[in-house]
Amino acid sequence: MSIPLFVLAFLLQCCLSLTLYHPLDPLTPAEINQAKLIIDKSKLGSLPNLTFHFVDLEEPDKKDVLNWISSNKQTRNALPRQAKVVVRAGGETRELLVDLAYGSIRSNHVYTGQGYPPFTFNELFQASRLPLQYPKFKNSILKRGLNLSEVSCVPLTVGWYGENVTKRALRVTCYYRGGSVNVYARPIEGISIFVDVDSMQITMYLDRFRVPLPKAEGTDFRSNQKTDSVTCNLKGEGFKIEGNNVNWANWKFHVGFDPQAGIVISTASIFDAKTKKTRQVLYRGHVSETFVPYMDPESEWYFRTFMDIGEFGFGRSASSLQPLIDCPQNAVYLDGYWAGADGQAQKMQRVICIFERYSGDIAWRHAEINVPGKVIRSGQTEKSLVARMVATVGNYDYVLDWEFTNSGTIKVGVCLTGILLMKGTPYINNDHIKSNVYGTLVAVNTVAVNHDHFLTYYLDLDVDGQGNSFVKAKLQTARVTDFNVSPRKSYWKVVRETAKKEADARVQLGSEPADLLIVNPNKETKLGNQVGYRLIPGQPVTSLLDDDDYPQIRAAYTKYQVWVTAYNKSERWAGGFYADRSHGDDGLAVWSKRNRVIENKDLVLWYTVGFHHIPYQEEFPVMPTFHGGFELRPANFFESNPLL
Ligand SMILES: *[C@@H]1O[C@H](CO)[C@@H](O)[C@H](O)[C@H]1NC(C)=O
Ligand SMILES: *[C@@H]1O[C@H](CO)[C@@H](O)[C@H](O)[C@H]1NC(C)=O
Ligand SMILES: *[C@@H]1O[C@H](CO)[C@@H](O)[C@H](O)[C@H]1NC(C)=O
Ligand SMILES: *[C@@H]1O[C@H](CO)[C@@H](O)[C@H](O)[C@H]1NC(C)=O
Ligand SMILES: [Cu+2]
Repeated sequence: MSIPLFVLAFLLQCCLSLTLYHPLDPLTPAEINQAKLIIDKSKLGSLPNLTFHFVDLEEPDKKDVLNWISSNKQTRNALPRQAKVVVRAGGETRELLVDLAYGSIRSNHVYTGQGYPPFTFNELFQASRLPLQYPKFKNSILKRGLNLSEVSCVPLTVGWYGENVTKRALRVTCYYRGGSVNVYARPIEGISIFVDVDSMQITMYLDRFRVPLPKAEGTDFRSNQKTDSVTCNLKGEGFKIEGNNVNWANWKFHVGFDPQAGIVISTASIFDAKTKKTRQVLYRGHVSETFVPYMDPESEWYFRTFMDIGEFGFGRSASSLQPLIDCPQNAVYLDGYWAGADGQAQKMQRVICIFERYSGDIAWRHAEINVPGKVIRSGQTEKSLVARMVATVGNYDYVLDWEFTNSGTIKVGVCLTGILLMKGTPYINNDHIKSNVYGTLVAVNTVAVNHDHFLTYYLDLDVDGQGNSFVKAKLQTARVTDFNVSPRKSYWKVVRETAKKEADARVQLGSEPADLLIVNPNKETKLGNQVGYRLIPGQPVTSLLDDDDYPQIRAAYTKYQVWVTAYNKSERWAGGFYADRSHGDDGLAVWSKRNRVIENKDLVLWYTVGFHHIPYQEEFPVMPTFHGGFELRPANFFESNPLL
């Protein structure tokens, strides 16, 4: 190629800066490939086994992004584009900062902490194929009277159980298709296969016992609902999308796709019709980690304590959306890109959809019968805009929704669907079960194992600016003392407590009634109330594992549903970026221990959507969606109902 890289990059930036560009735009395929080229051409290119585990935009500093947004549209220039890259080479993990404009590597250092970067799909694929060539495994399959061509193996991450030195490892578990497409429904129990990932070899193999293989009959989950193969809907109905910038009703936000987090909402602000001002609400929001521990402590199962974002990535697990099934007819779709193990950009079609929703619900209404001579009825229908993605991590499918309403509420939805993780068992009826099987018999010879799902959201709220505080408005029962004025004995009152430090902002929901608010102590309504946004939590679910249990040490942040930390650009992943085999020495729980001041500061709110999942028979062979989530709702943010 004869055109210097920086010229290409310059051309690219010029084009981007027209109308589409936003400083938080994900890396384009050209930028991903350019980063690869720069690294390949450097000294790193000659290191043995160079693999790309993470390639993402190095996000510009927040102040630069905010300045850019508020600057003059005609004269502003695109901010410099940089890529953050994590590679493995020669048995080491390296963090690189690549300057795309100058075609250079600005920093390059070896990561020496605990834990490993996410697996590449190559590694997962190769590991899953190893047993099929492994003589002992072939023999195990033969002894079970099964056909090797009908076996599918799945790579599972292994966690950490107190080992001083850990290597990159996977355990592979195998299933029998035998005429069914529901791979997870027919587990081949009793076999443990340990894989060393760096050498890509089976290092230990155990075949301890056999149980009957569950039947193929009744496991098919295919429906005959048709997807729409034609999707030429490029312009939103009722909203405007330019590049990654979305404008709908009074909302304006940026939607991005990140290899790690999946869908990311940035710089969301709302137009206040009364003050004629656009007001900031959410600087960035996305899922930052998930924790899915299974509750079977036996040797073939105990290690299944997944941290999907850090170990696999929700972005890289994004499923291509099926028009008319996953999103309605009026949806607009965005494609996603990430780097493969060789650093080359890979495309996934339709990873995000955006659509306007008419729910049939009531935004507000009232009927007034006390005005003499008439009945006044009025109201408005609820309308909202949804941005959605689906991450399919192995057996499970997570539907992640960001829903904006014109009353100023942001609803974050998490739906679980897909296939349960199942285990073969000799039992055919619950009445025969005498010992603990750690789950529910959902089909003959099939136990779906108990587990949790925790999805921890990173919510960098900037409510009307960056100086924010976290307030607990506690409801306390008060006693009536003056019986001359009231025959009542009690009532409740509101006691507002502003968290001073991070330790004051760890909340276990359900322990006491309280509204939780992020307020801007520097801004008041005309009536003198602090402007704010309120967190409306979902079910109060926190981890029930003991604090000294290894999976819990790694996911210590799941002991509280709510945390607030001081903003720090490098603190984004609740379980630490290097979650695979982590020892729990990075992440939200560790950062919060610093106990920084969080009053009138730039804050990050962390909220965990949790599910304790006892399986039920209706969830077999495929699980009807189960809904969870939370809301962020304006609280004295507007002077009055913004819908009028
Ligand atoms: C490179 O990869 C090969 C095959 O996976 C492996 O055998 C070898 O040990 C690796 N070398 C290093 C330095 O990691
Ligand atoms: C094993 O399965 C393969 C693929 O389904 C099939 O072609 C083959 O005939 C089977 N072999 C036996 C011995 O049943
Ligand atoms: C692991 O490290 C701890 C603390 O340094 C030490 O006490 C222990 O003996 C080590 N265990 C092994 C198996 O090396
Ligand atoms: C920001 O976070 C990183 C990672 O936790 C930490 O090393 C650094 O000290 C933090 N900076 C400040 C100013 O707290
Ligand atoms: Cu579940």
